[in-house]
Amino acid sequence: MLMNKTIVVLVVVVLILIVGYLLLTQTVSTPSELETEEMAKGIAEEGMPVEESDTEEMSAEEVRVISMRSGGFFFEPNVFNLKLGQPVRLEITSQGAHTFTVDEWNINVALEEGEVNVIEFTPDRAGTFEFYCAVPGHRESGQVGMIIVE
Ligand SMILES: [Cu+2]
Repeated sequence: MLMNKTIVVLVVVVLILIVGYLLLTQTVSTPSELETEEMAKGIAEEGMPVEESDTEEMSAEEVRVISMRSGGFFFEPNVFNLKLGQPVRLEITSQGAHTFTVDEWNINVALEEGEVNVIEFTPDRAGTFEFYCAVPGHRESGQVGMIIVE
């Protein structure tokens, strides 16, 4: 009987030690490794698809960059074609104070001399739209142009 009890107690103690060891190793070392692995995976998984979808979006609706000049009294180029729904980035260098104005799109931007004036918009309607300089007298002097959206 005494031997049996001792064996049982020993077995219980060994079991407790084993369970304790397993618990310790799981709570201390394994989860932190797992967490860092999961975090690394999460970063990789979050990072990669976002980059992929970004490049997909970029190629799907790539921003069209158009360099323009404005001066007295002209725009260069003064006619250009745009694609419906494709974002546009106009970079206008200006000689003198002018504006880039499109009534239909509520664009009316003062162009500052000596700077690249950036105007971004996305044509949401097809058609032919006039742009002009809103400084008094300039439109009449020929500072106008056409945007054709198809
Ligand atoms: Cu002008």
